Amino acid sequence: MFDQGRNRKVIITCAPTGSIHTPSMSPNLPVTPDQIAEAAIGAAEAGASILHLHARNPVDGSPSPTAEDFMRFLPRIKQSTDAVINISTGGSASMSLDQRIEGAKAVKPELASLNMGPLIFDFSGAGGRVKEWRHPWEEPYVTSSRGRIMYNDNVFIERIMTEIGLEFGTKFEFECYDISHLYTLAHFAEKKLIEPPFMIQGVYGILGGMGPDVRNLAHMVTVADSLFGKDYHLSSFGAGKHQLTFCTQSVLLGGHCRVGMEDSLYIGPGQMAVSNAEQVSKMVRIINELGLEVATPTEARALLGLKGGDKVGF
Ligand code: KMH
Ligand code: ZN
Repeated sequence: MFDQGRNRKVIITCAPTGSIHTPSMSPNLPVTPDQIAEAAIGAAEAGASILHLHARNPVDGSPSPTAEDFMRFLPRIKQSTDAVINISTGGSASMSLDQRIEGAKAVKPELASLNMGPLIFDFSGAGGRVKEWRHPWEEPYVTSSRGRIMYNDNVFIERIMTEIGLEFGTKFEFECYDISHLYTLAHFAEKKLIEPPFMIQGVYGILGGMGPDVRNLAHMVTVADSLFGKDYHLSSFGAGKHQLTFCTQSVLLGGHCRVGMEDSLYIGPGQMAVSNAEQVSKMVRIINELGLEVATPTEARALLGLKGGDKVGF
């Protein structure tokens, strides 16, 4: 159930790099291990208590699933911040299922993302403003997303819950791009493969998922309340120019929010963000203006029932 109390703490997740945007889309997108580490640390210093991380190939900045590439920046982030590390199991729709879970299985994080259903994952529109591509992989990768499905069936979802959740005590950021994904989550809750509280991440504005209409967010709350009662925390984000609208609406409705250059390269209309920390800072200001406080990593751990930063494998 959404907590609209004035004393509640709002968790900001930052996803600094992801696998949608490519180096040619913004000079400020972190792509090298040093850049990803600096962006993550800067976001944590600005107020993010959770860092949702993807890895990239250090040579050309293409999405990478390997544990080796995650380990190029994870120890450094851990040394510099107490923020919760969340490892993506979505990776990129161009990776195999085994590849997508390689990083999380190797590093046993406190949190991992878990995508709750298959999805057309079309971000080909993000290439529209690029004048010159820096690397040969980028343009085909972006344009071919129009013909890709991010594959998540119940066998794969169950595998992640078992091989990562039950095995390592990792909890999940359940990525829900559709109301139907909440029902899939309820199915697994009933099977007792996962324990509450559930962190539900509502995603809006990806072509293939729910559109960027805030009434969809209101309906997510209604359905999540009916399925999970008090046993969940809702966080939300909107892709591209919709980022802050959905973050703010989520906070107003009693939830949490996610920012980061994984899903938006912007800080305002037509204005590129200079850093992930800039997006986090803007959200901190909005939350404070609403009379609310941002959760520290310790508070986020308590809210979500996480195992602790000393119990990870890196
Ligand atoms: N960038 C989001 C729309 C994951 O990493 O598991 C998708 C995402 C998936 O964050
Ligand atoms: Zn992600």
